[in-house]
Amino acid sequence: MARPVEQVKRASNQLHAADNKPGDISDAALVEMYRQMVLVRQFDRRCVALQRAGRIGTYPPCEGQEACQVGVANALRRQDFLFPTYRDSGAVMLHGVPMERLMLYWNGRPEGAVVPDDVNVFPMAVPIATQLPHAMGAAWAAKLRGVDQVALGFFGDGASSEGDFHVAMNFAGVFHVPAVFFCQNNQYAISVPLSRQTASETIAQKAEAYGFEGVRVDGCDVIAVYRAVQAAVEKAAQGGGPTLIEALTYRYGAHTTSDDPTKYRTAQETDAWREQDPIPRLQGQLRAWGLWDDEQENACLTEADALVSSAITAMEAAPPTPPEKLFEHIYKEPTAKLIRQRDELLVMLERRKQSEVEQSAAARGEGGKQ
Ligand SMILES: Cc1ncc(C[n+]2csc(CCOP(=O)(O)OP(=O)(O)O)c2C)c(N)n1
Ligand SMILES: [Mg+2]
Repeated sequence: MARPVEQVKRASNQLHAADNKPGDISDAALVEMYRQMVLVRQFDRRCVALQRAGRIGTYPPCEGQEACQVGVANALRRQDFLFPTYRDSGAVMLHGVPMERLMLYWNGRPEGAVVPDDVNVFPMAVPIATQLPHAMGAAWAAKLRGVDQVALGFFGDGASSEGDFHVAMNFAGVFHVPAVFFCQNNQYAISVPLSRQTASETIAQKAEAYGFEGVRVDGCDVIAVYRAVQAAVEKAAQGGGPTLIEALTYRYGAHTTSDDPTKYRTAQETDAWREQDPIPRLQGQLRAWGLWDDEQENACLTEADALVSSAITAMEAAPPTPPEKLFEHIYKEPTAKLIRQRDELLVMLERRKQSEVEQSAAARGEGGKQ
């Protein structure tokens, strides 16, 4: 049975001071998870700054949710499928999508949406919950084909009110598929608080209605998330069926760069969740276990900064996308209407180019149209 929120919060507070070093995770793996959380946070903050400077489009920050992003990505095996939402840039990059490609995606570039062939990451779903039936379908396909692959679908607390969520849960339970449904319960769906989202005590308990296990973890504790997802993946791979994991977390920033959270949340509430910040928390533990010091911290920040900066440089150096690209990949064979529209666009662009050439020639006093 799922634990009530209060109990999870108390447990997480105690972790700060008195948690024992886990015996089942290597020192190197613990340090790596910390480095990854730092990298994800830097990526996230730089994306917000880039949007403010008009250098990328709308961006949905995941600051505060790094333990979920990193815990999930580390528990998945390379062959497992990830079905992310717009909030999951961290897990997307850690499961194999190059950071530069992700930057291009947030820059609105079609090249950014192309996932490398050997990376099992699906497109970030913007329509709420649509990725869950997809994840369920991929898991079902793996089962039918007898392939050792698990599909993990991320979703938010708000998504649990969508029909697609219930469709996916029902199918997954009936067909006993190797799927993990990972809810980042960050307490809000844009401005709608959890209390207006569901009358259930927990989101995890919804799994019971569909005949499989639902568990709740502290989503600010990367070790807890990693363990829960690893257990669910292992169970699914061994034919044990799906699991719903509800991770209690919080987004510190806005819903997206076009939202103002001060309209619907108090500073006290946000500050209280800041005390659970997954990054200082693991850092404190690593220091207590003798695995981290100031020198390593500085090197880690510098390294993350360099990685993000070089992805930004590569994104901005990428040649502009030709506008006619817009018409590719809509259908395998383009329709006559699309071809006509593409040709009209090409003619219009050519005319514009011509008139720009003439205008600049005129400005230089070289004649041009009278
Ligand atoms: C089908 C659909 N309905 C509405 C929206 C508008 N919308 C965008 S984000 C969002 C809230 C989702 O909240 P949650 O599932 O908790 O995810 P979070 O943004 O907190 O990560 C809504 C309603 C949408 N994108 N798709
Ligand atoms: Mg939410």
